[in-house]
Amino acid sequence: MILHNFETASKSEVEHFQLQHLQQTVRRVYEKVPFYKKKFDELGVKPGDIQSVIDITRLPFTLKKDLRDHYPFGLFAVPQNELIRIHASSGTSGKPTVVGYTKNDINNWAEIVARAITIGGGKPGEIMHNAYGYGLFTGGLGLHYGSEKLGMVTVPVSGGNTDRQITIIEDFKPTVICCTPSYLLNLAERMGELGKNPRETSLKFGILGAEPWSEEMRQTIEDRLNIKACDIYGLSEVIGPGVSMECPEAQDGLHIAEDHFLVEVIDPLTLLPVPDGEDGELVFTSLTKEAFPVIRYRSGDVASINREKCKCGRTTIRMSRVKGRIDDMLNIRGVNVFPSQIEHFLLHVKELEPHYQIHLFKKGSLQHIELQAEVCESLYYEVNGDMHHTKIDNLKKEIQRIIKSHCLITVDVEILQPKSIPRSEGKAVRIVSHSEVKMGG
Ligand code: DLL
Repeated sequence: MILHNFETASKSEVEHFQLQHLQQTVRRVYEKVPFYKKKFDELGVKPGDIQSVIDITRLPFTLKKDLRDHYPFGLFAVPQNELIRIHASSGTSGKPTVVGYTKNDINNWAEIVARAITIGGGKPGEIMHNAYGYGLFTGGLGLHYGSEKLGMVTVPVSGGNTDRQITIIEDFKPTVICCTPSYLLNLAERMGELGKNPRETSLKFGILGAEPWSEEMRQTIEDRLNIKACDIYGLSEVIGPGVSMECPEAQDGLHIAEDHFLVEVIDPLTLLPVPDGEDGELVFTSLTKEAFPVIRYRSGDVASINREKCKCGRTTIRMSRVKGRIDDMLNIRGVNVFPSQIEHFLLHVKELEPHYQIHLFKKGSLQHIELQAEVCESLYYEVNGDMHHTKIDNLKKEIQRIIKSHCLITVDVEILQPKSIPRSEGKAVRIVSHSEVKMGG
């Protein structure tokens, strides 16, 4: 069941709906998932104690570690014969996290994503090019089911095989493309190499997410492809893509599907709520999920929330774009910086391409950064296809100065030839950690 007018509903209507579903979810996990029963009992809290939405703060948090500890199916709230789908995260650090869906979960998710695509500019009957990876990753199938539910003609291209994607875009004439922002830049770059103008495709809207990206990256994408690029957010533990979606009218925060997910923002150290508008860790509680409900799941993602009505007319609570994951926050001699903050400044440097990597080295107990950035083709060829040392040295110094003055950290800068940083087909790798010390750096 969903709240049909959720996009314009009053706060009290939304809260009433949320409370009913929160109570059901809490009862469900208490009765069906021993892990939650144990945690609730340890805190002395019973499902009947949840009398208002605010009472959620009495419940325990759930961590990614809890999912790993119960690998693969230990937190599922339904028997296997009620499941119809399983997804899993890639598990870069340790065991993957596995999530399950009942038929109702898949239907709700499709509805949530259909709404998200509508918010992002998709319309029934138009063509949607889906270049998110299909498979255990939730991006491909999540957007696929949502797009079909909306009635869009869905092209399940998946990731990779970029030249073929370009031909398909030319021939099928989609209006919407769904992929990571870094892959869309990659596609645009390849179109240029093939002598095609990326501004002249049929595309009008990009529904881009699954990785952090900055406002400057948006502007670069919109400019290179002549589209409106909007941010879609989600995480497999909570459902997958569609937890929130930005509208092209305002491009000012992502509308959270708050009839399905209750959001809190906490200080990751004190675990106390932070005021609206201030950055903190996003925490989600699912309200309608059957197979894999989550209670106060700590996403590890840093953002803020805003309860004001959006310019587009929707009254739903919005979250800011995600600055980054707490795990990816760099701590350089006591100063905390997210890669997306570095991206923000780097993309202002007109001599650079929007491709970069942050290489981390340890020097004793200290972290040290080498920022690798690509010089743009025009500067590269201006000096006869060779790196002009004085120009490159000046560029390095300029980047160091910008990062020092805005991010308050000292970085080494390596300027690379065009196209030397690996291009992504899905989530871009922005941080590369090295265990050894970089000599002479
Ligand atoms: O990335 C789901 C997704 C697919 C979202 C397609 C959007 C589009 P996971 O693989 O479980 O799920 O990774 C979730 O990716 O906790 C964030 O750290 C990051 N992430 C997802 N969307 C955004 C975004 C999918 N729009 C993790 N901005 C999350 C920044 C994002 N980070």
